[in-house]
Amino acid sequence: MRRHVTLAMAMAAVASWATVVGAATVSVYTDKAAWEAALGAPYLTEAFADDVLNAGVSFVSTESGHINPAEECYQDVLASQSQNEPMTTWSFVPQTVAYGGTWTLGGPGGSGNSLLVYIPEFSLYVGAIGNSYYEEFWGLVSDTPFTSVRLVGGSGSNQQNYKMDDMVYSPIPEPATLSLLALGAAGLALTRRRQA
Ligand SMILES: [Ca+2]
Ligand SMILES: [Ca+2]
Repeated sequence: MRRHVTLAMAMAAVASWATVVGAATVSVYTDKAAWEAALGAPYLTEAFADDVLNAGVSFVSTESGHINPAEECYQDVLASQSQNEPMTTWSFVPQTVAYGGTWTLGGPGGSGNSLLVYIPEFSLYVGAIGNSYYEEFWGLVSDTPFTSVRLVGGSGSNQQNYKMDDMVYSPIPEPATLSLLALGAAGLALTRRRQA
């Protein structure tokens, strides 16, 4: 499934002749292979195997969002009729052109809540991760780099948890290590061809 969200970002004109209108196009993918193909660039994965995040990755949670060491994932509550307003903002330095993860919303018995995804600097609501997700991929690719993604628990009558694992993102510019990995892979392929 693929969907476009286009946002026109009108920038303040400093003079009548200098009106600049930019546009960010963000596409949503529910299939990881399609996401990878659309991205067409190296990406990094935070698998939450420990409580140390990849360099340049950080989050702020308004509620109880945390890395679950036993299940090696990130988890937070979804909204409910209680006073909770769960929200997690993930930030990336350097900026990224893609974001995604493997999501589980609710367990057996189901969840009444979805999870809403925003790119705050574009003032853009990207879409909702459905309440039936169970270890399924949901991700986005943007033609314009961004520095943060905000996850907001959709409303519902019962408090629920969600889990996110294998969070993926694609730093721009590509870190040297990614380039070296790409070079290493190319070198390995070359070596294998020579050995063949
Ligand atoms: Ca994991
Ligand atoms: Ca880690």
